[in-house]
Amino acid sequence: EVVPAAWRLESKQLRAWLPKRKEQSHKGLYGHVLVVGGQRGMAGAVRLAGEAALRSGAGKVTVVCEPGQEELVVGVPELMVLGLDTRNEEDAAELERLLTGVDVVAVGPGLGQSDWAQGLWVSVLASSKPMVVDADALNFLAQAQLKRNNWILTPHPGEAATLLDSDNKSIQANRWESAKSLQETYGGTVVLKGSGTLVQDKERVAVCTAGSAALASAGTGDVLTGITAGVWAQAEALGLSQWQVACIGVLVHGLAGECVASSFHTDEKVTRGLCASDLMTHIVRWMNPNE
Ligand code: NPW
Ligand code: AMP
Ligand code: MG
Repeated sequence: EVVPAAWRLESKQLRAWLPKRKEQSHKGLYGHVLVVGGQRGMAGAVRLAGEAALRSGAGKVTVVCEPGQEELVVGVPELMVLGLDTRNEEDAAELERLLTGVDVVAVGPGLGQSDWAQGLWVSVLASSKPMVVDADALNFLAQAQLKRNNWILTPHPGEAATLLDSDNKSIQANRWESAKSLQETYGGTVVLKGSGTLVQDKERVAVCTAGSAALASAGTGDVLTGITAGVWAQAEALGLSQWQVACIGVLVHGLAGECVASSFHTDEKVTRGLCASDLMTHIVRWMNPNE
């Protein structure tokens, strides 16, 4: 495999990219994120993504999930939550209004592949908003074979295999080439997850070695999606490029994972038993690297 010259992502970069907030500021400056997903049985995924977007400093976060699943999401009371089904005209109109008002959409966590899910995916796609595309939305994308600049795709190796009509093993054996070819096929910024996560756009690639096997647990990818969308919502206030947004998402996620792994007073970092929810307060720590 050809390994290109790559940026190595380190915590000191966060200090340059995430200056302190101005005293005179308000939530309106920090963007509104819409998280779309959470079918019956997987509402936890949108709750994790939504909370992670808040913890990364987004001004406001709204979650759209399957009708009937709202109760789990309102466990995080700062989140606004709506159960919508676009097969119903009123709901479709409400989603369209919502999409007009937000700055960034994160689509896919817990979305599933049902007709309900497909309806949401089609509406979100029609909006042309900046979009973090993850999980089940990547399966819809693989079917649609679209190319866009203003999205950040966050596949794990299994999803990357679907997107490239390949298999998990070949992706892992050729991670650099896979990231490049995902970017060439689908455009935008590609985050190829897993140990040594790659952040690839048209011009450059970065590698992140922060994080550990402790992150190999349910829901950690949904948290990454939320952080990335939350940072993107603040990109204008912070003067960040799309590629920087993706790099910050990956770094903050990996470093938060290391913090959790170090928080058990053992000699070594723990690698087993981390829960995705444990990451939340550590996201706050790394989103404020200059405090
Ligand atoms: P294997 O087994 O090695 O061949 P799926 P999912 C591969 C939601 N969730 N390195 C691996 O393949 C998500 O948001 C909801 C190598 C694995 O079997 C999605 O919507 C939760 N291979 C939905 O569930 C919490 C890797 O991919 C396969 C790899 C399905 O998402 C959980 C799994 O991929 C979950 O987030 C790596 N680093 N990582 C909730 N609480 O509501 C993955 N693979 O079938 O897409 O399953 O990722 O769990
Ligand atoms: P997902 O599979 O979508 O839940 O995403 C899992 C998240 O955990 C991704 O951000 C991965 O990069 C990260 N992760 C999983 N396993 C490891 C590992 N062994 N080392 C570093 N990061 C990992
Ligand atoms: Mg995932």
